[in-house]
Amino acid sequence: RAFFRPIQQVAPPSPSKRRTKISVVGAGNVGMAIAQTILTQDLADVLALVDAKPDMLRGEMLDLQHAAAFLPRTKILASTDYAVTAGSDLCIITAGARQIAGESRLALLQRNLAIFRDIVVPLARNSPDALLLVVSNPVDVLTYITWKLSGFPPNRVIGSGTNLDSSRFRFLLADHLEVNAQDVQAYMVGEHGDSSVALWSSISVGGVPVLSSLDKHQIAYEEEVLERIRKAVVESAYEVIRLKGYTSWAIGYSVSNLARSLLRDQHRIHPVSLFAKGFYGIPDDREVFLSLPARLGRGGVLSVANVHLTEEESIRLRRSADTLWEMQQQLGI
Ligand code: 6V0
Repeated sequence: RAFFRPIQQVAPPSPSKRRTKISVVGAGNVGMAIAQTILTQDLADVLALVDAKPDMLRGEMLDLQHAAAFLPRTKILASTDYAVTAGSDLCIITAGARQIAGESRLALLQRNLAIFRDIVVPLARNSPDALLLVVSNPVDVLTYITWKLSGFPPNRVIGSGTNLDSSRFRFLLADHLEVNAQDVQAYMVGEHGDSSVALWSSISVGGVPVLSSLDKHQIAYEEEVLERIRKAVVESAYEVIRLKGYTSWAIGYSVSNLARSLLRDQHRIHPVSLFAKGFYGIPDDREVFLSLPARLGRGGVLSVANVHLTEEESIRLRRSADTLWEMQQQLGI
């Protein structure tokens, strides 16, 4: 005897109510933090996980499925076979090799290039209309590699870039000013990591620009404080890794926040790694991805915000573009 009795005339699902599917490649610390935030924030109807380690992957899938009684309904799938990702709206890549002691950045990149060939080609084949969001490091070069390997238009290939650096920046500024981080606007742009550029003029609290509301001698003092905060942002990733071995929660929330803006067509502005040639004086022969504040929606990167950069900030941005371009030349891709 069936548990449910069917009712008459159940309307077929309308095509506009199609399901949202997100795939996460790499079920390590970062991939699983992203997966669990996607689930708790109800961002997907179907969540597919892919990793090269089948037992660990199945364990992670079961562990998440066992939380079903506490979560919005999401179908959770996992496989080492990319067929499981078919028809995704968004594919998030967090897989990557870990740096071996003494290994150069370039040698690590070569290994990640080989891994990305195994990942991006089948992902793009299975979800030709998807948005691709790269998280693995070095994120800017790997986003470029993903763009090249996928053959997708650049607006559909995004790196999480300095979105996380910017949220760390906002947290530290909020802490300094004793306000809620959600009321602090502040962007870090450029390369994710050590050479990211903090845009002082972008800092506002509750809509009030911080630097231009101060008089001259206060500005000198605040600039010193801000520079200390910028350095703390760069240091903070290393500190977390030194203390707990990896970072996961903040990148999990930061990537889910991007997923929401993209899939729910929010048109919100996020600093993310995007195809940057031609913007802010980056020459046309520099095919690089680095972070700039962008308007994100269902089509991916919809436009790039025109924020004011000082001469110094522009120079640093162009220098990063040169560094990334040279590294890409060495990779031969
Ligand atoms: P991890 O815990 O080692 O997870 C990596 C996962 O990738 C492992 O489960 C591997 O089995 C898997 N993997 C490796 N090769 C393949 C392959 N060919 N196919 C499928 N899966 C594979 O690392 P963790 O999760 O801590 O970090 C993942 C990546 O995120 C690293 O590159 C980090 O540097 C990067 N991060 C990027 C951040 C950002 O702001 N962009 C922030 C934090 C970490």
